[in-house]
Amino acid sequence: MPPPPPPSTSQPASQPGPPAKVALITGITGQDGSYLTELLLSKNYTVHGIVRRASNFNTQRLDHLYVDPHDASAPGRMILHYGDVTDSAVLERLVRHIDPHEVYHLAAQSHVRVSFELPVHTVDSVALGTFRILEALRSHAESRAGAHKRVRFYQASSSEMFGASPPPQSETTPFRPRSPYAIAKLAAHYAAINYREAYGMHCSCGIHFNHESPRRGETFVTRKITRAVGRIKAGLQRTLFLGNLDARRDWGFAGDYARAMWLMLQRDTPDDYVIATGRTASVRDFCEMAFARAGLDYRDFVQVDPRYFRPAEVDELRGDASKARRELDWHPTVSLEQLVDMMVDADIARAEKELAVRAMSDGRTP
Ligand code: NAP
Ligand code: F7E
Repeated sequence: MPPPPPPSTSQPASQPGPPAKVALITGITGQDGSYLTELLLSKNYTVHGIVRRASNFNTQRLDHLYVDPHDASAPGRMILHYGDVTDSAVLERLVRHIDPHEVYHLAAQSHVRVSFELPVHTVDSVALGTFRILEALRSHAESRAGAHKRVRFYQASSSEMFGASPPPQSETTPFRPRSPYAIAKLAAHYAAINYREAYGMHCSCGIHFNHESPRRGETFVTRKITRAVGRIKAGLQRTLFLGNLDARRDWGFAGDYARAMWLMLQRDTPDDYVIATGRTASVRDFCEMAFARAGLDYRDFVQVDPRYFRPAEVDELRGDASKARRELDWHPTVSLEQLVDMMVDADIARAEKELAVRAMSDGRTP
């Protein structure tokens, strides 16, 4: 794997002349940030991303997009900056310096179970973080005093906001949040709407249902399952401990959801959209499909550990994305079966690699 790009490193554009648009992404190192960056680079954007300082590299999901600054034939541009959504000063400085056309606000403590352990931190990054970036944009717009410079803002809202409201959930379904994460997202969601109504800012919210991929964080349930399938198949793990197997989610492919973000910001009128597949399945169903892909029976390997239960659960999510289909012409392109196969195959390949590395370090031929 090539070395991760150092923050604040830029790469030259492939074609002469300025690229079409400049985007700023908070949360660029996350699952969605990586798919969105790929999409925007393919459209010849210059992409600026905010990266948190960490003691280890945290840009692995972007490694394949890194381009040596000396390579003049490289496509697109990706420029990374140190920053944090808990730090207003750096957000204001970056917005002023970058002067973006589009801002995709994805940064968040995004784990629902963890939000019960870290409620104050979650509210700080998710809710206050959104106010901080919106304030930075408002000040910037005022200092520019030009409507044509109006930046377009995307807010990563979540189906968790629906919480206890029964399915199907659409833009008109009442919100009944069930976790500190969902409450923080609801505040962020209404902040974006409020800045749209109060200041005329171009803010759109994507109410995204669960979306997954081989790049999904390892502690979210789908990736936890597919990673375990790969490791069990390779003989590296024996048992998979999970929490509530009866919870039902509407799982789609993250690449499709990144495309929806971009489509929202291409519309002249900002609005809010549910993005979902319309199909729901249980965690148990997901286990059954994922283990079957590897020729295994999940009942031989999965055990329930109450440690993974949540203090309050969201029982069932199933989104109605008809508004997005109608107005954005957005459709999911990957079925649940294809998603499971894609994730399991990637994790089987990873586990085989891990096995080979272990064998080599033990002095054995893989
Ligand atoms: P993710 O993989 O957890 O990525 C979160 C990103 O936010 C990472 O880049 C993370 O940086 C960054 N971040 C966290 N705290 C930060 C802080 N204080 N300052 C700056 N950056 C910070 O999440 P995702 O799945 O890509 O989701 C993207 C967004 O969509 C999130 O806001 C999430 O809540 C929302 N969302 C996700 C889903 C879904 O199913 N994936 C559904 C609805 C909404 P590190 O890499 O350094 O940790
Ligand atoms: O849990 C159950 C768990 O952590 C899904 C985030 O991207 O999507 C995500 O939030 C379900 C829950 O995702 C385990 O109780 C069982 O019912 O994969 P998850 P989430 O909580 O739905 C929304 C839309 C977001 O916005 C969030 O940012 O699976 N479950 N056993 C488990 N979950 C986990 N994590 N681990 C288990 O062992």
